[in-house]
Amino acid sequence: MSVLENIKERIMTANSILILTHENPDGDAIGSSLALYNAFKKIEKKSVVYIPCPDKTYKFLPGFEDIVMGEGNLDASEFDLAISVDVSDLNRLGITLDLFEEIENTICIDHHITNQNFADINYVNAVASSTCENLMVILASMEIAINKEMAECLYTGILTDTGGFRYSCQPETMEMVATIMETGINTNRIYRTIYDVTTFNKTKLCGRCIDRLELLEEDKVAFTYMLKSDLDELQLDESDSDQIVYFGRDIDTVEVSIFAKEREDGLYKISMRSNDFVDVSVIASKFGGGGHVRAAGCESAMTLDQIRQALLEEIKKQLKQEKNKEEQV
Ligand SMILES: [Mn+2]
Repeated sequence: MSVLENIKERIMTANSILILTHENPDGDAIGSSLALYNAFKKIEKKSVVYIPCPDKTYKFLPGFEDIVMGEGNLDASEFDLAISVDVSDLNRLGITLDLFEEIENTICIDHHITNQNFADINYVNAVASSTCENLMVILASMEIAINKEMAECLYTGILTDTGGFRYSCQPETMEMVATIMETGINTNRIYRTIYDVTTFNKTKLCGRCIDRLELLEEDKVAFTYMLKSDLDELQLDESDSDQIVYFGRDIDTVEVSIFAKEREDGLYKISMRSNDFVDVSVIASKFGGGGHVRAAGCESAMTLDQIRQALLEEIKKQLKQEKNKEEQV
């Protein structure tokens, strides 16, 4: 039996299915969970989505209000099949891990190249842009036609995992998007809700941080900061500042953008982004942090002036290396 046939059989013979995804769920995690939930609703199969803390950005998705949140208090014995979506390894299940392990029958649907194949049946295609893209293959094999509810969830997953169709798109990705659009959903509204819509106070916070933005090292480094008082005065949370580091990064001359956020305990949380060659994970790790080549972070008990100075020293080394390389060419 092929993997797809096996998945179909396990789903069709299950009575009650638990759908789980990873911690800090993104659009693909929530989108693929709810796409499955809506598909099961369509074929009148009982299922529950359990996401302890789903991002409210996605509250417009059909079925979001049915998600079991918080502690959950679910009983594993009520389910005869568990499906994990967008989860690369068991630990990413967070507090839902125990439930997954207690359920006898498990399926994993994912697109991470690092996937550990931890379930009884694993459908992992790492070429796909998103778990939602892989889910469409499974739904097609089960002959479940995509309705509007499923389409909104699938579109959201593909949209967010490709950064608004900027990367990871295969020709197949766009073919699937075409199928999704044929249901007649309002893709324009979804895009706006996820990427464009903000609040007045968030916009004011951006204004404050942009006002403090300075360019250093021949305009190659952008630096700005946010104070505790900014969040208090504007009644915002730290998560409302997630996009601010990009204002610096997107300036034409800039290679590295630094954004320092003062926290409740007085420490600064520092986010860094780079464009072409500086490995910000190396810099972050010098200060006890970490991350990726183009996106990394760390914490510091230093003052703002000290932070700016210390980070700049490290960034300068990499800028100099790159300059030497250019001169040799
Ligand atoms: Mn994903």
